[in-house]
Amino acid sequence: LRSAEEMQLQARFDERIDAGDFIEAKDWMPDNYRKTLTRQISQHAHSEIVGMLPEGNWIGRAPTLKRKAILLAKVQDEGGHGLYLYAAAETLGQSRDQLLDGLHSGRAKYSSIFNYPTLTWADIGVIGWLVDGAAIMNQVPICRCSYAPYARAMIRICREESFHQRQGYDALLVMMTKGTEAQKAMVQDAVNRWWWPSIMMFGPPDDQSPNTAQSMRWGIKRVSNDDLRQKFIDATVDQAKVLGITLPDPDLKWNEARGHWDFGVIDWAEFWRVVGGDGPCNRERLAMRVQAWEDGEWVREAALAHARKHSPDAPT
Ligand code: FAQ
Repeated sequence: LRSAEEMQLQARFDERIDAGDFIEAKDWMPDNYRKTLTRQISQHAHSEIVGMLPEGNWIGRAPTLKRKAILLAKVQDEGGHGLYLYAAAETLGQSRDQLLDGLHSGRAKYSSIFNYPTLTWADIGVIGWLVDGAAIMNQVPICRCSYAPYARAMIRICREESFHQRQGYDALLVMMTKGTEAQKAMVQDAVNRWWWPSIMMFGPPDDQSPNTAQSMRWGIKRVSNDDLRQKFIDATVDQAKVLGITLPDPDLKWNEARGHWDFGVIDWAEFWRVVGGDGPCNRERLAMRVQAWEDGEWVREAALAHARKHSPDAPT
């Protein structure tokens, strides 16, 4: 049974959500709101950190110094995004160690997309164009999310993602307009492999998305999985035309009545297999993260020892 005081707090919270107010870390919030946000923000942070791995694979093999410098900066940005997001998640009460333990133990998810391999240099351009493109489509509405620390983190993240998307598109445009036939074929092959996984990033269809209704009610999600997916497809078709590549979906067709592009059936069995840990690179990605965590133990210990020397209040 809930106390009268708790019911009043709940009513006040609902009013603030309905009015479009932002909730700050120290404000009262229902336990499930806190839990959902901790889940989403920490999984978002894990995605950024795991997302460094597929592209990191190509830093040492970038074709020119310019492309290498750009890729280094991008991968470093993803690390930064992870850090802002862990900091935002920590304001909800769990420590960074607890959040990371969720990733390392396999309890917490991270985006399905980062379980696919980066086989050629064209994959790096396609990740920028399609994966960052999908990420921006999903993340711009989160800048207006009801939880203020998350919304604030997303503003800077979206600005950087938009640079990432353009650098990917630019790399592909150069290959498609100035490249050899083999380079053009490499771009098409990368698009064929990344297209379907990138439209799966938005999550399951709305009628199979257990969290959407409540998260929309709370203003955590502002647009549903299917609506974002449609917006992304609508925006991407013309970009593909400019690039001169074919999207690998024979059912992609403009629907005048809907004012949207129709698209083919998504292989949800593949999506759930990858989310469940059985994608092409799941084991490798998680093992890399666990190893990085273990290898970094001496750095964390040294940083704490240094902090304790300089501030008696530092955590022990
Ligand atoms: N992968 O009920 P819903 C990036 C899970 S961008 C894995 O619809 P929700 C940038 C979902 O967690 C990528 N799992 O869930 C970058 C839930 O399971 P749970 C990260 C997925 O939360 C670019 C279950 O399925 N972006 O990193 C996926 O309402 C390039 C049922 O689903 C974000 O995290 C998936 N694709 O909606 C970095 C954005 N989809 O947790 C490097 C913030 C769903 O109950 C290089 N997150 N699931 O055990 C969100 O907007 C939402 O959490 C969704 C899922 C839309 C991802």
